[in-house]
Amino acid sequence: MLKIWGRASAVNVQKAMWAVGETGAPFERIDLGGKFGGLDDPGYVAKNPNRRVPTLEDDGLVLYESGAIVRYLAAKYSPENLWSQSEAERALIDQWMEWTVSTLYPDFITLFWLVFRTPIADRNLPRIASINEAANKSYAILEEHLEGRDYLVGNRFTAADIPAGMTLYRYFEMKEIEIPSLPNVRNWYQRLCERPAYQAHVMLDFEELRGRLDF
Ligand SMILES: N[C@@H](CCC(=O)N[C@@H](CS)C(=O)NCC(=O)O)C(=O)O
Repeated sequence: MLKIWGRASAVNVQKAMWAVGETGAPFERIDLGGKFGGLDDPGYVAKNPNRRVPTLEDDGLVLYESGAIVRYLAAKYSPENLWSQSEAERALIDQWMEWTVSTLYPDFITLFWLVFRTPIADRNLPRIASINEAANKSYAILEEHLEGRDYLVGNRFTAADIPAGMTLYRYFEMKEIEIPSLPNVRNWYQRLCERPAYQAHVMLDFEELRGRLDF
């Protein structure tokens, strides 16, 4: 059976688990990292020398990097739905996955740490404003792309929606930042919220992370 190591509250684990959930493949998730520790255990380091989560094991394959895990799961377990048999469509799926990791995600996660994970007294307001502005530029790109579209690629749910869609739950629900009006992104978010795999693996209460800089 497919195994994933990583605590459920880690966004990169959520990204991988959302993809697992979408495929419907049976899985076992083993808590690791954060308050569970274990990242430095030699057995784990042999699987993932980065000492980070998630790590996947399936059919003798050991794989880290959440984006690689999503692509593997999509190609193996959902070649026609999450993935695509069209080279052009696959390239577009890749484009959005790469864009998210290189452009949207760094600002999103920095914002989350500066705002939600930093105790109020220690928050750096000018830095928050500047990162929020940078993140908003990326969300504005999504807003424009989603005009007249339900999903990022091919007007159906694909792996392209997973990395960027994963950020939305915390972006919209942390309620600590000013968010521009993003009607297309909000409608896309509502569609994602209807997906059982998003509900099970992404829409998880993250209150335990408030003001917590220790992991
Ligand atoms: N590029 C890696 C990043 C992995 C990563 O930084 N994971 C974080 C959680 S989101 C982690 O392991 N943090 C340490 C911990 O959870 O204790 C990926 O996408 O898988």
